[in-house]
Formats: sequence, structure tokens, C-alpha cells
Amino acid sequence: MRFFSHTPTHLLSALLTGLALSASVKGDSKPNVLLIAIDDLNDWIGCMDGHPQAITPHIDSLAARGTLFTNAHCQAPICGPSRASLLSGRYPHETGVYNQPQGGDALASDSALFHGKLLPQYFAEHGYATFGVGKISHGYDQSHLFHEAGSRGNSGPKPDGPKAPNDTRFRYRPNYDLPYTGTQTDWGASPDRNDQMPDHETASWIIPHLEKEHDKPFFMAVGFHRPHVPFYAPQEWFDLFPLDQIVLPEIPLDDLDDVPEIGRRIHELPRYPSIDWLRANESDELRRCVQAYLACTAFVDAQVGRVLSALEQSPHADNTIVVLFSDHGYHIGEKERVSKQGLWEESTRVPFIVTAPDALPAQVRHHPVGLIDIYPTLLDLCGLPIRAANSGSSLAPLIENASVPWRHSIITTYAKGNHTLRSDRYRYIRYDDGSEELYDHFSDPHEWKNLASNPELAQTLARFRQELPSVSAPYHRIVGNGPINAWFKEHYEALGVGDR
Ligand SMILES: [Ca+2]
Ligand SMILES: [Ca+2]
Repeated sequence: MRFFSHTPTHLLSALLTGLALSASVKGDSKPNVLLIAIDDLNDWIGCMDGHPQAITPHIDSLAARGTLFTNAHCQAPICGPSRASLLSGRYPHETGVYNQPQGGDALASDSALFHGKLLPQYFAEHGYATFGVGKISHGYDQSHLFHEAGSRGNSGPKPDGPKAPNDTRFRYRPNYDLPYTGTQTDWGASPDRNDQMPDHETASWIIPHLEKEHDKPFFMAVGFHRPHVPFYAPQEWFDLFPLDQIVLPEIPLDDLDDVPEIGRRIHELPRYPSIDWLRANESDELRRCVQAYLACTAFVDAQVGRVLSALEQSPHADNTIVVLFSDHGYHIGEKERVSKQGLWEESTRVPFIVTAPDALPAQVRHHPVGLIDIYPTLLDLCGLPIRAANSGSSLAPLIENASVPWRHSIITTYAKGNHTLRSDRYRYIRYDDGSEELYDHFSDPHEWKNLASNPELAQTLARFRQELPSVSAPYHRIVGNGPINAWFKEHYEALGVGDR
């Protein structure tokens, strides 16, 4: 199956640019797949220019070899539902998986929701050998997803013993102004060595599988935990970002003044540190937080580099599709929060890179795409049968031709009935109570000025309203034991919107 072979024009241009198409696919064998998932990575990577000090040479190098989607968005701004969506090919409003699932086997428990096999299982069904290690799903048992599964890993070892109150290397138990402590928000230089980090073990597990010959085409999924909290990484990564040189994000003092009440309330839980703390823009605390996120990102980039280097030196280098993505973004102070779980750009926008053996290198696409597109894209690129249940679209035509007709906007959903739609120019948000936000990225890339009440944009608003889903699936078993779900039940009901 040769993805680009039906396009003589593109084939010609590829040959003219010196792309070695003949080296890409061996005979009729199907291409392999290497899926690299990163947890909570926003656009603070070199090729996306989200922070001027980001150091991510390996991810940048991957982008230079493939197609970088600069306007890519998660379908849910939190781990579990985002991963359930991309692995099932279904939107959260179709499945009702809006928050962290409660565990169990996703297919056995929820096959009706997901309409059949999850992504790796579909590949297994069509002749692939499947391997998975690290964080791939969240809330569901992932051991059944692959023929061979390594450890899911975790956030890594915690620093030994309590630190002295004046030890500023770590920030234990920040000044929450809300009683939420479910995710430890801490940062600092720990552990001592890279090989003490579970992400290092994750890379080490997959590398020998990449290096050896396989009887079948393979589907390998590698999931890294960093830069998910706690922001721990060895000292060498912090040394790359001297504290006194850290560039802080801009945080206008009045940014939330034009956000609807429900917008502020639905987001109020996960912002973790106190508003006063965040507003002290020059404080060492925020500076250390930014430093630690950059350090963790540089660390995880190095682990990505180890995996990609193994692939490049393997027999599979020219016959493997690589997809790298983050499950959602992250605010580091913007909109008064250090967290995910928002419907704004920092929460929804993700790094998303696809390299295909026959595609041109160093391509950039600004079209609105989503992680929902991963499943149909990989089936298309590998020549597997189309799966009717997939709600996303194959990116293959868009990789091939930037002028192909494309969707107007991509949707992200946080809790039932709260949606945001992102087009090439605008972000539209509609909450469950009907409140709206509208931002023009051409003039306002930070989403500071809500234009939803601007009469000149009535037609723009009308178009977005038409693109909202007409129905939303009921909540699916979201009230689990975790603190986030408990909070959800208590506080979201208190908002008086939606039903359960
Ligand atoms: Ca995540
Ligand atoms: Ca604002």
C-alpha cells in the first residue's frame, strides 16, 4: 500500500526535491507505526514557539522530518477522556466519557460506547504485532490493549524526607486556596539520575523492540509521563534554564473580567495555586514553576530522542510512521491558573507531528485538526480498512495537499455541554448555560479580549453555534473515588447546569 502513489503530481514534486520514495516501503509490506504520547505537554517546544527558552531538539527534528500541525487540539482537556477519545476514535459528547474513567477493561466494560476495537486492537486484528509501554490510556487497564505490554510507569520517585522550610528547591503543598490536593503540584531537581525516572525505563523497554526484526508489521505505543506534575527531573535539566533568566508568561490582571460566571466557576477547581501567588508575576515561585516545566520538557525530549535514535538506526527506519502528540495542553499562569482542564488555547492546543515514509519533510499545516484524527489517519496511511465508527478525519489528504477542503473547526469538550470550537482564526466557547466567549487569534493570540457580544461578529457566532453538537451523551460513570470526580459531582451539580 503506497499512500502517495496515486498522486502523480506530488510524486513528481517529491522526486524533484530529492525525496527517496523508493527507499520507503519494502515490497508490499505494510508500514509500521510508532505512536509517542506525551503527558500534559503544551506548545512550549521549539518548533511551536510557545516559550522562547524551550529546549526540545529531538521533537523539533521529528517535525522537520514530517508534518507539524500547529492548530491541533485535544478533544478533552484532561488525561482520561482525551485518551479514551483518541483510542476509540469517538468524541466525548458521543461516548459520555467526560472525566476520568473508573478503571477496568475499556472494551469489555464500554464496548458499546466505543463501537468496537480501540486503536491498537484494530491493528492487531489486521495482522499487526502490537507493543505498548508507559502511559497510553488513563483510568482504564491498558494491559489488554497490546500483545506485549511493559510497565505503565508513574510520576517517579519522590524526594527523600521532608525539606527544610527554607529549602526553595522544592515546593511542597503549595498555597491552595481550594481544598483540592489530588495531584501533587510540586517541583524541584530530583531524582539524581535520569535512569531513576520511569520515563527513562519506558524508553529503555521499547528500544530493543524497535531494534529487532519482526515477522509482522508492528504497532508500538510509547507513553511518557513528563511534563505531568510533579515537575521533577534531575538537576542537569534545571541547569539548562538559569532561574534569573526565566521568561514568565504574560498574565493580565483583569483577564477573567470578561469571562462568563460559569466559565470562571467551572474552571475554579484545577487552578491549584492561589491567585495572589500567580499575580505576583515577579515572584520566585512562578519563576521556579516555569523553570521546572521547561526542565521536565527538556528531559522528556531527551527520552523521545533515545527512542527516535533507536528507530533511525534500526531496519525499520524507512518503513515506520511516527505520530507524536500530547494528550492536552497546560496553563502555566495564563488565565490565572497552573493546570489543564480549561477550554482556552493553553489547555486544548497540543503538539502533533506525523511522519509518513512517503510524505514530504518539513511541512506545516495550520488547519484545525484533533487527536480524534489519529485513528483514521493511521488506518489510511497503513492501508487498513476504513472503520465507520471513527468520527475524526484522515489527515493523509491534508498532509499530501494543503489546499484540500477541510473542516471549519475542531471541538474540545470539558464536562457535559461545555464546548469550544477552534477554527483557523477564532476560538468559540459555549458553556452549558448558554454563555459564550469568542476570541480572534489574528489580533488576540492570547485570548484576552472576549468578542462574543460584538455585533459585527454575529455571523461568525452563528456559524459556530451551528457546528455545536445537537445532542450530548449522558455522563458515563464519572463519579469515581478520585478527588477530581468527587469534586465534579459536588461542584458541578452546584452550578445548577446539565444533568447527570
Ligand atoms: Ca495528561
Ligand atoms: Ca479577558
